[in-house]
Amino acid sequence: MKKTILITGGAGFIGSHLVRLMVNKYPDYKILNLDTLTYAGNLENLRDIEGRPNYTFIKGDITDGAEMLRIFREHRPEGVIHLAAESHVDRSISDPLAFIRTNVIGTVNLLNAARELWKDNWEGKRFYHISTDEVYGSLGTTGYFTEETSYDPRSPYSASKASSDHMVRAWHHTYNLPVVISNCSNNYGPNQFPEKLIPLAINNIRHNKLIPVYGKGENVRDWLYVEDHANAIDLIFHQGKNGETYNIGGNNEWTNIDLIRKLCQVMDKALNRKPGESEKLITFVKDRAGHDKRYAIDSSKLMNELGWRPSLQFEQGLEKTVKWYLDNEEWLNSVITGEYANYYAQQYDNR
Ligand code: NAD
Ligand code: TDX
Repeated sequence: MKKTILITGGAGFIGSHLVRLMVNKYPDYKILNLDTLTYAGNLENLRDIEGRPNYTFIKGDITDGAEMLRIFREHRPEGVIHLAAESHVDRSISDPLAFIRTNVIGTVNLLNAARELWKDNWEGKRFYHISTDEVYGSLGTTGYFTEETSYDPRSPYSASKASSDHMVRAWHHTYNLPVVISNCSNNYGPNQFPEKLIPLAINNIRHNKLIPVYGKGENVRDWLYVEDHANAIDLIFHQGKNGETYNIGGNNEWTNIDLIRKLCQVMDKALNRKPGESEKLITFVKDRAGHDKRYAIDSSKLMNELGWRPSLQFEQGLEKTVKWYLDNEEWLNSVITGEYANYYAQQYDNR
């Protein structure tokens, strides 16, 4: 085994795609997946690789500092790729403290454990923190977020992610911890929990349920297929410069309403419905509090310095995503009961 890499949050949406990529691509690495399995963590996402000799799952909670230290001492990772987080903006509005605990304190616990393990020899070590474009705030109709854009987070979620980014940079400058950070735009694709816009709409359309669009649907997001994000993470982990930040985006901006209309067309085709049928389900509901207007990422640093390119056109990615959800109804059915049903009722009934 050449290297031991600890990936946190590997049972979640992006984490599971990254774990699969690393396990398949690097048979001589030991890939550890550390995850506490919240509502968003699902080992079904990794069924196909669970018996691989270079893969180990560790159940652990990053908010427990002593446990992190014990896990780091036992497994002695040389690299950490940190994705574990509370990730849904709407949940951060109703329960901000959970986001501070996991995203801020959890990140600090990992930084402390890595520092403790690596402090006598930084050689070949790397702490890679996965962050979001939301730390930069909200754009007007023009302009892009670059790596130099000042932080201006506006939701409890983005404030907790911004805070964790600051902690990572502080550990780099103060203790010399070798770090790298990337900030990515909205991801979509298979295995995304149906609290997020695209899988939520797919699930509702298949059940002929209303599709809740916040406000007038005019907010803009930049969408990237999840495997393209995982490829960028692999590239940055191996080739990114120590202490640097890289922005990752799809150069693919959509207003929410245009995106949902496009998705309805794809769903009509996939479900053999008459064109226009799914669109009738669109309903405008009360806006998200503090709803950021527009995100758009300039990824030229990553493209120019490391040669990264997104591989899929949005239409292709959307079709692949819809096909995956319709082919994996069992997965979807298993995550929309219990906790999700309560969450959905609390979030959307009487909205
Ligand atoms: P997700 O919610 O699907 O998965 C999060 C994972 O972290 C889950 O498996 C969960 O069980 C685990 N986790 C949560 N709390 C934990 C704890 N205390 N200890 C250990 N594990 C814990 O999230 P995602 O959408 O895959 O996002 C992954 C990362 O990428 C996050 O850091 C997020 O901020 C960032 N990000 C996400 C997007 C996006 O569009 N989804 C875009 C940019 C950045
Ligand atoms: O029911 C909905 N209706 C709706 O109009 C939901 C769930 C969302 N929306 C809107 C809000 C946003 O403008 O759609 C857009 C996308 O919403 P989300 O899927 O909740 O994503 P967003 O808030 O943009 O944040 C996402 O991208 C950055 C991820 O959830 C974050 O984890 C990531 O950091």
